Formats: sequence, C-alpha cells, structure tokens
Amino acid sequence: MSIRSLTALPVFNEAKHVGTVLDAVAQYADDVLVVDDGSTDQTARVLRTRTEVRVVRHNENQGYGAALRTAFAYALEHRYDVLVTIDCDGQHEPRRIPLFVSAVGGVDIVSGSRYRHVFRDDDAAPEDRRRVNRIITRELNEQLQFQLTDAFCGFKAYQVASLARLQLTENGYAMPIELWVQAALHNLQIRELPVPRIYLDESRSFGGALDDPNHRLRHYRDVLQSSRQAAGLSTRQSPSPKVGSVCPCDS
Ligand SMILES: Nc1nc2c(ncn2[C@@H]2O[C@H](COP(=O)(O)OP(=O)(O)O)[C@@H](O)[C@H]2O)c(=O)[nH]1
Ligand SMILES: [Mg+2]
Repeated sequence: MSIRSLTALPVFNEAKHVGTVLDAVAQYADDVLVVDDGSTDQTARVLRTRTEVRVVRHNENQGYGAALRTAFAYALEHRYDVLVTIDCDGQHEPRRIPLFVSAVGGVDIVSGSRYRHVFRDDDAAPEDRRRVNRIITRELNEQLQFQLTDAFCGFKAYQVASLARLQLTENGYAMPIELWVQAALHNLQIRELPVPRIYLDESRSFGGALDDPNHRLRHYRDVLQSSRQAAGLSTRQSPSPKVGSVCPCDS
C-alpha cells in the first residue's frame, strides 16, 4: 500500500520566493499545501496562478506556529500518512523531500538539523540565532533527555497519526519548543537528518520584540517551562526516546 504524503509550506509575505520554491517542490512532491498566513504582499496573487497546489489562507497573520498547526489539521482531515513541512524562503532544499519521506519510516518525527553535519557550501548562521538555538537545544536535551542538535529547523517529516496525539497551542516561533515537549510526553521516536545551513543575505525579522535575542531567549525559556507544566512533565525519569540519524549526506 503506497504512502500518501503531503508537503506543506507555511508562508508569510514570500512573494519573492514562493514561485521558485513551488517550482522546485513540484518536482519532488505530489500533494502540496501552502498555508498563506495572512500575507499582505503579492504572495496571494502569485498563489492564485498556482493551480497545482492547495492553498489555505489565514485572513489575518497568526504566526509561524499557527500556520504549521493549520497544516497539521489539514493533513489529519485529509487522512495523509506522512506530512513534510518545509519553509518557503529558500532556506530549505526541496530535493531532500524524498529523503525525509523515506526517513520517517519506523519513527514518529524526522527533524532536519543544520548542526549535525558540515556541508561544503554551508553559510554561517547569524551569531545571535546560533547562540539562542544552541542554548535552547541544550536545555531541551537536559530537561527532556533528548539528543537533538537543532531544535528549530522547519524542515521536518511527521507520521500524521503521531501528530494527532499532540496538544499544541503556540502560534509563534516558540511552537517547535512546545512540539518537543509534547513529543517527550508521548515518547515519540525522533530521527535527525542533516540539512545544509542556508542563510540568504536578507534581513529577516522575527517581528517586534523577538528580534532582541535576549528577549527571544527569555520567551523560549518561558514557553519551555509553561509547556512542561501543561504536559505535567516535571523531570522525566523514563528512558530517553531514541534520537538517531541517517546520514545520506553529500557534502
Ligand atoms: N516571519 C514570519 N514567517 C512566517 C509567519 N507565518 C508563516 N511564516 C513562514 O514560516 C517560514 C519560516 O519563517 P522564517 O522567518 O524564515 O523563520 P526562520 O528561518 O526560522 O527565521 C517561512 O516560510 C515564512 O514565510 C509569520 O507570521 N512570520
Ligand atoms: Mg527562514
């Protein structure tokens, strides 16, 4: 029985990238969903010309996390087996989608990691992003007994049946932290897949106070704390879920 997989892209004001990214995604994915998170630029007009993709639009911008949760709900409602999420700003390579689909066999979540393998053309990550990612990834591992190397990569694959078990409420950029806490609560099996580190020279903003790395770090720690409380996860004594990696990487 063949696996039905959906590839979903959260999108907010990506008129510059959405066309080229969807052209590439179309080569590696049959079913494609774009969640337009209330874009105010030309993104919606471009999407109207793309009849090959499904589009769900938020009337108002709700946030990265909310866009992903809309994709999760769509995958569940349309009974897909596997959901792949990939960003729409040129930082992820669609040609790796099949690797994620095959790697999710036997586990619950495959998470891209930009810090597990050095690729020849890796870009340097902005220092503040690298620092916040390193600290939060370490604290997640300490508190949830994970062995992650990158807590924030948007390139992931999920068994849709496992997504159904997760209680997720975060709308913003902290949603991945809540997701890891829920994954720990449900003992989900995680696999990391190395992906190249791509930073285009664009001044991308988190929006508002989160652009201050110290504020962002405090916010992420608050969400980690409150998500653990909501999940009733004080200190986890049970054996740690397996975090393995498959490394078909070509440097
Ligand atoms: N900035 C931003 N991106 C969003 C939002 N909703 C969805 N996205 C999309 O989420 C993906 C990741 O966003 P990005 O800002 O690149 O995150 P980063 O690469 O982790 O810094 C991109 O495809 C965005 O278009 C939002 O409210 N704000
Ligand atoms: Mg990005």
